[in-house]
Amino acid sequence: MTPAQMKDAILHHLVYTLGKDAAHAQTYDWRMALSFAVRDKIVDRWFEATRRTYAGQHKRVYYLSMEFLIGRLLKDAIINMRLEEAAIDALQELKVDYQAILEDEPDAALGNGGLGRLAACFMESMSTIGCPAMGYGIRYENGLFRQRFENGRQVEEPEDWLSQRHAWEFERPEVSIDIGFGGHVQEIGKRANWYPSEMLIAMGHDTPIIGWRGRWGNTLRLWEARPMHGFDLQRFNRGDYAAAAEPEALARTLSRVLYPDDTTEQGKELRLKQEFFFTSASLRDILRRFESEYDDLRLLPKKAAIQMNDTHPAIAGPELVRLLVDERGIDFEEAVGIARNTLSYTNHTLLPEALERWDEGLMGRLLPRHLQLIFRINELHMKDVGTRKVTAVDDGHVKMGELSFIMAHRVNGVSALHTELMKSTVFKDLHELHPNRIVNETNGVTPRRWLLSCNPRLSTLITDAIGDDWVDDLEQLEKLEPHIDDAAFLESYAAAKRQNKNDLANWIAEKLEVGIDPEAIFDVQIKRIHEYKRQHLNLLETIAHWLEIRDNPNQGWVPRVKIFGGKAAPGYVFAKEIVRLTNDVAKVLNSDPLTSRYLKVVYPPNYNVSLAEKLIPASDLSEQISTAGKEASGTGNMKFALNGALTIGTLDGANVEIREHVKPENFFLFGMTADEVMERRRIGGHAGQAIAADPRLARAIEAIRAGRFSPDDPGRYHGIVDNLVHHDYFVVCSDFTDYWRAQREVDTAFAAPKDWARMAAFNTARSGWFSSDRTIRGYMADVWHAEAAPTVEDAAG
Ligand code: GL2
Repeated sequence: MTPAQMKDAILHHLVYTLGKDAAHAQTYDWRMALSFAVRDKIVDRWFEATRRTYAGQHKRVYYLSMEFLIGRLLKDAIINMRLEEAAIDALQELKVDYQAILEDEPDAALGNGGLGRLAACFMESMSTIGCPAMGYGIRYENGLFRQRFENGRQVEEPEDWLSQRHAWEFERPEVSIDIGFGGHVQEIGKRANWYPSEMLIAMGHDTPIIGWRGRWGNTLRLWEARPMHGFDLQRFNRGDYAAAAEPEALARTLSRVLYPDDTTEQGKELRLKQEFFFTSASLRDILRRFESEYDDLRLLPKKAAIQMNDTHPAIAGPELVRLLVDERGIDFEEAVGIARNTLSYTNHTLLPEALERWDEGLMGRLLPRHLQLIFRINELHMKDVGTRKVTAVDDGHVKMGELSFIMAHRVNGVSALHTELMKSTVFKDLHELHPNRIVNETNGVTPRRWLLSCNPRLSTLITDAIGDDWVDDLEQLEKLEPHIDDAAFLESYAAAKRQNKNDLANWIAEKLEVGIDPEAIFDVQIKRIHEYKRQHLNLLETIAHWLEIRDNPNQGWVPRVKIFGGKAAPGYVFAKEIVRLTNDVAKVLNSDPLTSRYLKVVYPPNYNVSLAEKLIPASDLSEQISTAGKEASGTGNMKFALNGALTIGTLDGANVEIREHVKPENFFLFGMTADEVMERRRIGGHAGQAIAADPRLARAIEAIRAGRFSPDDPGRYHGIVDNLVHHDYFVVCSDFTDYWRAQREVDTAFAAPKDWARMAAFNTARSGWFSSDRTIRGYMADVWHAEAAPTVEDAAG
């Protein structure tokens, strides 16, 4: 596409799709016009991929996920279609600011954190590889809440990303599936009829997901809940307007909100309804498509692989069995076999509070037939393995992890360490009974968004050095290794980082009115706020460091900016206190004339995908400091390493593999191992011992306790202090001393800029393995048994 053609396409959509004249068009109008111009090009590719999938009778992968944290889509689409030059030139002629258009797009925040973002990276990688696939999820009207700070406190506001027209989706009224809840079951022989008492409709919305070079496109189908019957005209005519609208409002509630929770269970009835709603709609859509092509249901596992992303879609097991037995007359045991060979399950966390369990009573009320089938599946499994030791139903609860395990032919963990811990802890018994079922697929990130698009300076430098094949095959980055000994290359590498840091410093000055020094270490911790992620360990070190600088302000300290980003689940009191403490610490430190040139704290509100795209390319140090054994993988850790930030981290999740790849000397390791953590916890008073042994730690805790960061309310953080001193389940105190040591090593290393640049460049060169393309290839080979289809030739660009 030439710039002139692009310009024509934009103007065409401006006039005929948006009904706007160029003279009066606002940023929004230009953004939509550009989006539609790009979308047109995508659609051709997308159709071609669909045609090929049907023609080649390829196996399809179905990725069922409660969350798809896709963020903005315009730049992604432009980059993957290689239309950037055409778009920039066309807009320049039209005198429209390209960057302003990109920034105008709201983030589609249909996810909480890593799990949702992983699903988004996977969608992009499956399209890049040409793996015929479809993502299925919920089209939340309000995505993850927007975070604002009021006097340092987190305030949540609804995210209304759909208040403007969404450029990327196609409404599919013809794909409307009725979903039932409640009611009763009538058994007739081996089958049953389920008569739900409540019905609503799931209507599909399709977003094309285009891969790199536009060679393949898959669909993300998100379900919207609609009422079965419109509003009640009788009531309306009687003047009872609110009651007339009630059925509609109730039905819509189902796709209204994303549960703002990360790794903790939300035991809400509405949540279970959401899970069944999208799982059932997706399965029936999958079966409808399958049956339009094949007439033997035993072929299902050969032609479809259905991935349950965590236990949220775990009802897929019983639902698929129900659809096969009750609606298609297949024998129960055979149905279980077909379902199991089609389904697989990814576990994303070992935190006990995050393993979903549903009360039998609730399950029986909402899904009476499913509960019956769960009992039968459980019995059958116990009979097959010849032991009653493991069970999916226990103590009046349905355990969704066990149910998923039993109904899947593969269960995967998301990093090597996490997979091993799965085998030895939560799924120990099941693993012994099914030793080949658990496999590992270490997470990855898409290099298109997380390097090519978010870090153009570094991308250009890499391409100049080794060509652009790395975008298709990220392990090519290893070819950078010989360049790392070239002083000129390293200088350019450092210069790119420095310019990214300047940009970020300017942005922070503008948005937060805090001046930061681009020469300082940009030390970044961005992720959900959670005790196990230990933002409070970072804060304690910050406070201890501040106090030490105050003791001796003229010593020539290595300047540092601590950057935090992240949301706390609205009901998670401790996490919200950490948010507030971070803001209070920032206030005190940033205005301290003695220390602020050496140490600042910034905490931009509303951390989301777009903010990550700004922060990561400008980071020097990546904080991955979770209690060992608690972070299943992490994916932010990979994005940082790829963009040349060094990690300070524990031996947790994928940190372990990152350290192996980038080499131990280019990674700041500290802290206890998962085994040591478990040992340490057995010692009574472990926190007290650690505090007594480290005066720096004692002083930092005392500063919080005495109200130095909350002089108006000295007791404000006594909850945090009490937790640290007396409980400290996450062994913050016991890891502090070693963390402090590692942070001082960071100071020393950063003071030698050439060596630092070398280490950073080495991180980039060795991060290729963490591409989600590699992860998806792993799933295709080990889990889905699916092959890539022949892709379309490169989009002309
Ligand atoms: C998570 C894990 O906590 C995180 O370590 C992992 O990287 C991602 C993706 O596998 O999954 N599990 C989870 O429930 N959430 C995660 O981010 N929300």
